[in-house]
Amino acid sequence: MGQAVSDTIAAIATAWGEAGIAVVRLSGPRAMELAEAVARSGVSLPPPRFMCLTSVRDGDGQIIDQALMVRFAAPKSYTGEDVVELHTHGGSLAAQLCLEGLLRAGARLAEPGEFTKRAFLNGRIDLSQSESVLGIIHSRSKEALRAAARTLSGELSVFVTSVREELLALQSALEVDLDFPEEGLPYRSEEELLSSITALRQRLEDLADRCSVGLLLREGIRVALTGRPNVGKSSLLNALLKQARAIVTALPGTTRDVIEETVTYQGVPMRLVDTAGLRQPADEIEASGIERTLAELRRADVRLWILDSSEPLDSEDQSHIQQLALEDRGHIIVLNKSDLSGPVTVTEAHIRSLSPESPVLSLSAKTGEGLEFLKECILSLASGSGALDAGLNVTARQLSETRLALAAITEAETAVMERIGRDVTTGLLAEARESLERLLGLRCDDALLDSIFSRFCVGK
Ligand SMILES: Nc1nc2c(ncn2[C@@H]2O[C@H](COP(=O)(O)OP(=O)(O)OP(=O)(O)O)[C@@H](O)[C@H]2O)c(=O)[nH]1
Ligand SMILES: [Mg+2]
Repeated sequence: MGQAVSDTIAAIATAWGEAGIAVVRLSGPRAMELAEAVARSGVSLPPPRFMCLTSVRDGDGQIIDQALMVRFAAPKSYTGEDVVELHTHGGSLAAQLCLEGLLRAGARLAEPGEFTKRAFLNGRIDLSQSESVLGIIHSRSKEALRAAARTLSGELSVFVTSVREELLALQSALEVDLDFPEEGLPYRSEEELLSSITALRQRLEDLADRCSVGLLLREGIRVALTGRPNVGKSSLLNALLKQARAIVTALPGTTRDVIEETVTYQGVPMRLVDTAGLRQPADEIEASGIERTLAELRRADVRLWILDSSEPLDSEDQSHIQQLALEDRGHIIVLNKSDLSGPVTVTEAHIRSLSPESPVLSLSAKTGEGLEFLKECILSLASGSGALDAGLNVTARQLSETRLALAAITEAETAVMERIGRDVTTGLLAEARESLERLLGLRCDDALLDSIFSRFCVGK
């Protein structure tokens, strides 16, 4: 970090294709000089943040367009360097020729995300804010966009920084105590220490919930629709989508392959995955379909085990339900065909006697009864206690660092409770703090930066 950035980069910041305007962006120490090189000869750059009209020349010096030019003087710019933007007319060619002119004059074509990387290297934004810029670009729902905007405005960094500082204070106090025990400074009783660690653990839990919700808003919830053949998995998929997407027949074994479609519920994308019914396969095609079903069961965030409430529960159903409960991952037992007027063979009470903790609900894919409640259950299972409007946009990397920090602090809490020793506690607090520092980008190497910024588009 903090490496000298000496060259001047240029790129088209707007999307390719016909549009009203296109923006060509330049950043670096020679930004003003290079902009002047492609602008009308004799044009002088406007004061910072003011626009001026100029003609623009290509690499051969030919006038190709009229553009508005604006400059931002270092350090008050997106990247923290001198920045110039040329707003040419839209359509890709004028912007492309203008860019070529800049490259010919000595600019270098920016790599994906390089403007934002410079903003980070120059301390304009931290790593979590940089990643939220990507979140804003990739947002597909209003809620996801709001979560990204909250992170960009610094909510995540402020929260993480304050937890990190508390960890640091606690750790250094404990270290003083370890290094100078003869000073007789038991500055904290075990109870006091425990209550500080518990408070920190609760804050990190809150953070992890908010981050999980943010990730859900962006990535969506993967929901596997599984069960024996003919229970109505494909019918449920169609009902949730409100369209006849999957083939439905009265013949068991209709669905052979995995079918994936997305619906949005309260701004959260739900990726619904219809699968082949689980049974002893009748042929090779069905066998591969079943293998895919099992893979989906492992992969999904929420697994629905669907039953036909008019059919008796067989031993396979029982063992699948117990298995799902045992794995303790998000699952719901769905009793379908509640519209049938005949005797109900499987009841919610019946399932509860098998697996008391499993959420169970009755619905009808045919009439639509219970579908809203199903979506609500899926969402609350996946989002835990995190409120949707408090979600913070994070990447999988940031969420994993938050969870590592939470795991370390939870262990530290146990270590204090079990009086394992203050050196162990101190080590665990340090581990938690290091995770938060990686999240903030205070500890990161070039490989990490490259992997983060290469996911951006050129020009951002
Ligand atoms: N009455 C009633 N019938 C339903 C309902 N849901 C599905 N069915 C019927 O049950 C049969 C099987 O439906 P599918 O949706 O194909 O079942 P599936 O679980 O996808 O079956 P496979 O793909 O063979 O594993 C069809 O005849 C549907 O019309 C429901 O809620 N009520
Ligand atoms: Mg089917």
